[in-house]
Amino acid sequence: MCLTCGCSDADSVRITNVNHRTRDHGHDHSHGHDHGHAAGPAHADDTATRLVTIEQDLLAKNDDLAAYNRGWLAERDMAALNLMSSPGAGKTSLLERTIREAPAGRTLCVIEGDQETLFDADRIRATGAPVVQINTGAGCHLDADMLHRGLVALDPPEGSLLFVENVGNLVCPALFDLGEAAKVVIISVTEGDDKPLKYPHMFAAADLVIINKMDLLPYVDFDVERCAADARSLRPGVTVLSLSVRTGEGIDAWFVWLDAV
Ligand SMILES: Nc1nc2c(ncn2[C@@H]2O[C@H](COP(=O)(O)OP(=O)(O)OP(=O)(O)O)[C@@H](O)[C@H]2O)c(=O)[nH]1
Ligand SMILES: [Mg+2]
Repeated sequence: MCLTCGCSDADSVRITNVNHRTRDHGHDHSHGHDHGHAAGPAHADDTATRLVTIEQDLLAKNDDLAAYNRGWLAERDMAALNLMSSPGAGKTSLLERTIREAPAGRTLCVIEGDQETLFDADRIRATGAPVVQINTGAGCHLDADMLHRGLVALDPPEGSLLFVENVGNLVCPALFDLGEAAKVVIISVTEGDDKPLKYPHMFAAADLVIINKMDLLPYVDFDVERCAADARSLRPGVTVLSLSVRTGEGIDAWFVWLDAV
């Protein structure tokens, strides 16, 4: 997983509150949380065992900090949703439309995750919602430590609903609990209906699956029923909503689902 692909370099993470343009560079050790840098392999035979041990250690530490985040959010009467998809499935577009059109109630705020740029945070800022951008550098996912630092930078109002847009990737983000109340997995019809079975860890973790870009269905080979059935085979009973962020078709069911979070 991520140690193998070399993306777990906490020192390259940058956190920017685009509302105030403040930046947190580098790693915060205030919670004694350390990603455990890979020990040099003393013997080639030991390398595989060491990697498995380090990976388990990394995920166990992440789970501890995710539990801390969960408590932090609960103390503030907040809930977080972790939005995951491949690049371009429509996460930011869904958030823009949700912030602009969801029935008034809780304050909505956002933490954006991308390797580089403030593009998505600037799009959210244009809606008026509080937003922080996390840039992961080489990293291909958000982890609980990054989210904690993002929360400190965001300083969200009590009782708000937090959307976390993870780095566009159907693989690594599935492994890292952030302390969220639910994982929302988005797939768009242009990606192909085989994605649940090809990326089973992501879909097995999903609390909600959204099939987006339904306005493009006439132009692509995508079997909505097959995709939904495969998603349910991996996560029995999971709710699957098909909608178009572009046209607004089906979006009300998303707002109803959100209301129950
Ligand atoms: N036709 C159509 N296009 C859509 C829809 N939703 C999003 N798009 C387009 O898809 C492209 C990618 O949308 P984004 O919202 O940026 O996707 P994302 O998942 O946030 O992408 P990353 O942050 O890069 O992972 C944009 O050009 C959107 O306008 C939709 O329902 N229908
Ligand atoms: Mg985005």
